[in-house]
Order: sequence, then structure tokens, then C-alpha cells
Amino acid sequence: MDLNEIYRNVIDGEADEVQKGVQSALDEGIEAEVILNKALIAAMDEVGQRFENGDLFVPEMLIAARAMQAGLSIIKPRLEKQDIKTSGKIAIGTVKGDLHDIGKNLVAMMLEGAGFDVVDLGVDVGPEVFVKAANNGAQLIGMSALLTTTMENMKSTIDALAEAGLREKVKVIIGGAPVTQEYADKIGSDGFAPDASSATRVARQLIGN
Ligand code: B1M
Repeated sequence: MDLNEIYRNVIDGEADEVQKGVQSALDEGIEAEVILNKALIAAMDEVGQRFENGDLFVPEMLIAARAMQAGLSIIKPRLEKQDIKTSGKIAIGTVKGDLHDIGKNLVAMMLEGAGFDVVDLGVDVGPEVFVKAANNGAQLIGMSALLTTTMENMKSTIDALAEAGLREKVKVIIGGAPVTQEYADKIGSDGFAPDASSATRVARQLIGN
């Protein structure tokens, strides 16, 4: 099985072909970690790059991310058995009061595509849930907000992490349409990303192995 074929099918969003290709590669004895790094993660890096260059857009990125996840679902059990080191553990959610999850899901998929172990906490996530996730080993807390009225819950969560004595142990990244670098600086977030592909880059800078 040519890993380049899997790589191209991820970029083209051909989920069925990605699954078939990953299965054939495994059957031929190619290691799960090699498929992950050389085909799936590499393809999502390329997708992120094209997105940043304005050569493809959110729908194509979503379709590619789904194709990547289709391939990932096949190799995940093997990776877990082999106890392969991930790039780091991230808990991500949309903050309390906010039900928008399309962008958050996209960010989660890209992070997973980049090799992170991602715990998706869902939407309307209160500070106490983020604190629990940090206590459960998340190294990076990712918060998304789409409403100007719910953005302030990012600060409440950072405050709750500090009150729980966890602020030195976890990094925080925030994003969402109304969120800016200036706001991130103001509330003491370690990172901000304007889109899903830069979220991957920032996460790598903050906790990447
Ligand atoms: Co809502 N909505 N909505 N909505 N909605 C907006 C956000 C709004 C701008 C529309 C408008 O008025 N023009 C407006 C907010 C105004 C404001 O606060 N300034 C608004 C409003 C007012 C509301 C309601 C209050 C409407 C009402 O009921 N009166 C209500 C609120 C419900 C609630 O949350 N409590 C509401 C409801 C909804 C729907 C349920 C109908 C639906 C959400 C469905 C869903 O998510 N499952 C919805 C939608 C779809 C939108 C718009 C149209 C699209 C949002 C979206 O998905 N964009 C939006 C208008 C718009 O943006 N054009 C709007 C695509 C997505 C890929 O982009 O989420 O920005 P985005 O994510 C990007 C980046 O921001 C970044 O990466 C992503 C990918 O590149 N990013 C991160 C996001 N999270 C990140 C986290 C990171 C890093 C980067 O690190 C962790």
C-alpha cells in the first residue's frame, strides 16, 4: 500500500478510501505509528497549510478531518495497545452558556489529526468541568466561544483553574470568532488561535512533544 495514496485521499476527503488504504497498509505489516505520522498527520498538516494560504476553506477542511478520523478509528486500537506516546493530552470544550460547536469540533479534529489525545467535553461546559479535566491529566485546556456574552466564561475558567491550584500545571488556549489575541492576553490565556490549523501550531508550541 502506497502511503501517499492514503495521504492524498485524506486531503481529498475520501473517507472510505482512507479506511480501505489504512486497512491494506496494516495487513501488509506497515506499523500503525508509521501510517499515523506519514499519511494521516502529514496530510492534515498539508490541509492546515492550504487553509492558511486560502487555497481551501472550512467545508473542505471538515471533510478532510472526517476522512482522517475514519482512518484513525482503524489504527487507534493498535496505537493504544502499543502505548505510543501522543503529542499531549488536550481537553476542549465550548464554554458555559454557549452551544456553538462547529468550530470547536473542527479544532478538536485537527488536534487529533496532529497526534494529540483529545478529550471533547462538548458544549455549555462550566469551569468545574474544565478543572476536573485538568485534574484528570489534561495538559492543555482548550476553550471555544462564539458569543460576546459567553467569552467572559473563559476568564471564569482560568480563575477556577487558579483557585484549584492548577494554573501552573496546565496551559490554556482559547479561540472563537469574537476572541482576539488582545483578549487572550487580558485574561491570562497562554495561547490564542484564530483558526483550527493555527490552533494545532499553538498547541504544539505550548505542550507538543
Ligand atoms: Co449563532 N451566533 N446563535 N448559532 N451563529 C453567531 C455566532 C452570530 C455571530 C450570528 C450573528 O448574529 N451574526 C451571533 C453572535 C453575536 C455575538 O455574540 N456578537 C449568534 C447568535 C446571536 C446566536 C443566538 C444567541 C441566536 C438566538 O438564539 N437569538 C444563539 C445562541 C445559542 C447559544 O449558544 N446559547 C445562536 C444559535 C446558533 C445555532 C444553534 C442556530 C447555530 C450553532 C450550531 C452549532 O454550532 N452546532 C448557530 C450558528 C451556526 C451561527 C453562525 C451562523 C456560524 C458559526 C459557525 O459555526 N461558524 C454564526 C455567524 C457566523 O459566524 N457567520 C453565529 C463556522 C466555524 C467553523 O467557525 O466557530 O468561528 P468558528 O470557528 C473557527 C475559529 O473561530 C476558530 O477555529 C474555527 C475553525 O477555523 N476557533 C478556535 C473556534 N474555536 C476555537 C478554539 C480554539 C482555537 C480556535 O482553541 C481552543
